[in-house]
Amino acid sequence: MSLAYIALGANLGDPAATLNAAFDALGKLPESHLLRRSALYRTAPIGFTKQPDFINAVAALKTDLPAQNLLDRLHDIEQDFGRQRTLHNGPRTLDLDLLLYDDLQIATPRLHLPHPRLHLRAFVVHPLFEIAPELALPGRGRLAAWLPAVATQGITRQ
Ligand code: PH2
Ligand code: MG
Ligand code: MG
Repeated sequence: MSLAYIALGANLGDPAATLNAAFDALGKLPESHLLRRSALYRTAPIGFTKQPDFINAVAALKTDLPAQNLLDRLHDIEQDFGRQRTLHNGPRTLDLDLLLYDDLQIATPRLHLPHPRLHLRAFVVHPLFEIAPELALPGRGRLAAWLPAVATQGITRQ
């Protein structure tokens, strides 16, 4: 089986309830089981800042789905939660991003692994560190080494 890490984020509706339901949906994916889930974190919006705070979390998923197939399933779950793709980086009911898939390093128009900005975002680095403190990022060294780089970004464990 492969090991995938997935970022969960939401800032519309009831984000905490959405993330809890999304963890359940991840656990029900075929040929997969949910290995670990982080706590929920309240985080300041990065990028487009005039939007509500996010609730973010990270999941570790054991899976036999190939990476591209898993990505399609994540998009299906986003659709199930009523996501509308309108404003780029704008508010969303649910965002599921594939962060890592084993040690895979690929860059296609649809899928870039590791996720190209994951190590620069407190809303990913902190929950990921919580569930996998020893993790190494393919091409970027130890995850723990990136904690100082995100120290100024607002994040509170719920
Ligand atoms: N997602 C983005 C852009 N900015 N900021 C926070 N705090 N959390 C997110 O999940 C997030 C963001 C694009 O997907
Ligand atoms: Mg995202
Ligand atoms: Mg996304």
